[in-house]
Order: sequence, then structure tokens, then C-alpha cells
Amino acid sequence: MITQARAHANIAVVKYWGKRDEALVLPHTGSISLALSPLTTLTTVELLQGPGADEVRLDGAPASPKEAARVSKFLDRAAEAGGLAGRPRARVVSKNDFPTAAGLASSASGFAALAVAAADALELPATVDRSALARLGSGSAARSVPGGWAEWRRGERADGADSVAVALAPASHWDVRLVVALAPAGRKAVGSREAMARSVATSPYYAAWVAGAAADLASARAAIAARDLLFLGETAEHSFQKMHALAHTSRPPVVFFEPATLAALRAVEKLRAEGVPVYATVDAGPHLVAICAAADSLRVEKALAAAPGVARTIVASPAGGAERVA
Ligand code: 2P0
Repeated sequence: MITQARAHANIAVVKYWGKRDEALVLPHTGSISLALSPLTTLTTVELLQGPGADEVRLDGAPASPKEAARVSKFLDRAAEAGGLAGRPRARVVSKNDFPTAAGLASSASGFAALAVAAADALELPATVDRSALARLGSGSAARSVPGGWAEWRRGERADGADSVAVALAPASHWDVRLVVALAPAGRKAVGSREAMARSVATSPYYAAWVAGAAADLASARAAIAARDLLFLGETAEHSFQKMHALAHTSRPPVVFFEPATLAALRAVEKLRAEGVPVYATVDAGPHLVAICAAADSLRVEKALAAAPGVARTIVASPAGGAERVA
């Protein structure tokens, strides 16, 4: 039995930053994102006969022991979620169409594709929510399952059953562009999982982050529904700046910005001063992502490419959800 699924990366306009339950990957706040094309992962799951370890290949090479263990643990939990007593060993082959070495996150598209492929391979019933399954691999992966404009709900239940991602609008709803300004990776960054745990435990602003989430989510939902770029952009900038304020005020502090990040941010501000509606967001890394109308994407791309330290740019469009392809 071989199943194959495809999923896209996503960029959050209202960020996820911190868990209330580490094991179940339950967030303190909801988040909202847009799935992006290209930025695709294609994952194949094949169930094998007989005993032995899983075989995991990522981008054409055997996975590191740590990566392979994360995939195996995920498959165990998928089987458990489906009420299976155990599972056969598996061969998992995953390929990204974007350079992961460039430091773009691949866990969202990776675990969304793996969740859909593994759920079908293990013949899990449709009652096992695929986004909740993806969430167990990586929080942001939940949002790549519905794709398009998606909201990952915080949920209230201790077992996580209501912490799922839902579609707010399909990719076709609004023809925006996300222009990624890739900064050369500087020093080895702290991973987002570790960094957000540190913020929850030590940032004096964490309670304020949680208190502001409902308003940010309501603003983003309204802005997306109305296709209001100014409203969405201001909401997204406020969310990413607050997220980085949490990282900066953690102990020890985590600073993801590199000189190229700030240069790109200045370029966005300059474009805006010139009358171009364009807004920035930055994830747990040095790359800035600019949100703009499709008609302005060339001008935005040029300005970002000219910002000192920006290595290259990628122009991404709205994409759909995770889907089985074979
Ligand atoms: C987000 N990020 O909303 C936020 C903003 C990065 C910055 O979700 O620990 O790989 O696997 O749940 O989802 C990246 O963290 O973390 C992330 P885990 P994840 O997109």
C-alpha cells in the first residue's frame, strides 16, 4: 500500500507562539495563516511487511537519526489516534520543492503532507481530523491541512480534540502576493520550539500576548473577509512585532533578526511612504515576508532584492490545502 500527499507551507498573519501543552502541541492562542505556492512538500508513505525500523528519506538523503525518530513517533501517534493497537513499519519519502538549506520552514508542509498520507496509508477513519493529526507533528502544520486562509483554533479541551485548523477562505478568495526576502542564515538560531517555550516560561509580556490574541484574530478574520490589505497588514505587523518582543524579552533572549531583516523592513516602510500598500511579517528566522497586491509584487520584489544583505527573493501566491495525490 503506497499513499502520496502534497501540502504547502504557510505564513501566519496572526502568529502562534507558545504551547499550553507541549506533548499534545496545544497552543496558548489561536493563529491565522495563508498557504503558499510553490513551497510544496510531496510525501510518500509505504507500509512494509516484517519487523525492523522505519526508513525515512528527506530530500533525497537518509534522514538524520533525530528527524527519523520524529517521523516514527508521529506515525506511532497517528496509529494511536486511529485506535490501532500497533502499526507496520513504514518507508517515508519526503521532498520539498524549495531549498530547506535556505532556512525556510518545512515542518508545516512536511507534517501536513505526512499526516494526510499516513492517515490514508493506515486507513484511519475520517473522524480522525487530519489537521489535529498534523498538529501533533508540528503546530503550524495544522494550518497547512485546510490551506488557503486558515485559522488554527486554540481550543478549550484538555485532550486537544477541538484544537483544529479550519478554512476561513479558499486560496482563490484574494489574489495577494507574499514576497520572501531570503537573508543569509547568520549564527545558528535557536529553534522555534525551544524559543517559544522559553518565552512562555520567562517573558514578562507573555500574559499580554495571550490577552491580545482574541482582538488580533477578530481583526484578521474581518480583514480577510473584506479583502482589506491595509487592515490585514497592520494586524499582521502588530502580531509579528509582538511575537519578536516575546523572543527578545525571554531569558536568555532570542533575536532572530539579522541586518538583512531590518534592511528589508526599511525597504517595506519606504515603499509604503511612496504609496504602495505593502506590509511585513517575520517568522522565527531572519527572512522577511512582504504582503502586497498581485499588481505591486514586481515593484516589491525589486525593492527587497536591492535591500543590503538580501540574498534572493521568492514571490509566492495563495495555495490550497493538503491533498492525497496517489
Ligand atoms: C507561526 N511559527 O505561527 C509561528 C510564528 C514561527 C513563528 O509556528 O513546536 O514549527 O512544531 O509546534 O509550528 C513555527 O513553529 O513549532 C511557528 P512546533 P512550529 O507560524
